[in-house]
Formats: sequence, C-alpha cells, structure tokens
Amino acid sequence: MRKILALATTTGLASLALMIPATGAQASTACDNAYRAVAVGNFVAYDGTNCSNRLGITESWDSDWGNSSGPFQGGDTNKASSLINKGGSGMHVQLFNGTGQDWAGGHTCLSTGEKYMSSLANQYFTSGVAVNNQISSHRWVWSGCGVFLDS
Ligand SMILES: [Ca+2]
Repeated sequence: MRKILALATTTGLASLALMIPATGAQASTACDNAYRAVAVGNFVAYDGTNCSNRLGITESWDSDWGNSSGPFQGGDTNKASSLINKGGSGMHVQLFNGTGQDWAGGHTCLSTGEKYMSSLANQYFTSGVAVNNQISSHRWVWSGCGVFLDS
C-alpha cells in the first residue's frame, strides 16, 4: 500500500483509480459492459453468471419472483446467479430467500457502490442459506441490510 500511495503522489489520482480493482465479486468484462448499458435507476438479475441471460430489469420491487405479476415472474424465482444495481439514489437492493410483503426471513443487500455481482457463489443470506439460485424477492432500501454481498 505504501508503494501505491508513493506512486499515486507522483502520477496523480487518475492513475491510482486505475490500480483499484474493479467492483463486483470478481471483475467481469461482460458485467462491466452490461452495467454501462443499463439505464440509471435499474436493478437487473441474470440467470447466468457474468450478467448473462437476463431474468428481469426494473426500477421497482417484486415481493414474489415466482408469481404472475411484477417485473419477475414464474420461472424467475430461485434462478439468479448475477446481479446489477444501477440505482440513481444510492439505495441498496435488498434480496430475500423468501416471498411476501412482510419482507421476512433471510436477506442480503447489493449496494449501489458495489455496482454488480458477476457471481453469487459463496454468498449467503442472513439465515446462512446460499444466495445463488435462491433469490425469490427484492426491494429497494436505505437501511436494514444486515449483510451485504461481497463483504
Ligand atoms: Ca413477481
């Protein structure tokens, strides 16, 4: 770190920014490109890792990804393996293992600053249940996250 700071002093902050690893569980060119293409204000979930095979994109919430209403429907539940949060307000996307507007049970959050998760492997809800292929609802929140993805 000392070497990085010394270099930053001589080359400026722009160079320092280039040395900081990309956000997301793992840097992903595909997710970088997808993130740039998404309009500000949206949350996106993908069936595959690396932001492939989009399940849904929304500025809103959905308390049941397996029902027939809202931005996520039917087979979308228990499928997500990568995510993008391009919210414009700084809110987190809170993701739940279960369904319903009581917003209860195991949960985790994807912060706006994180930008995306190229993989949900080795991520867990507050209940200890694995997140990959187990998300069934989501909403936007300012607080109450408990845990964050990639933290
Ligand atoms: Ca739904």
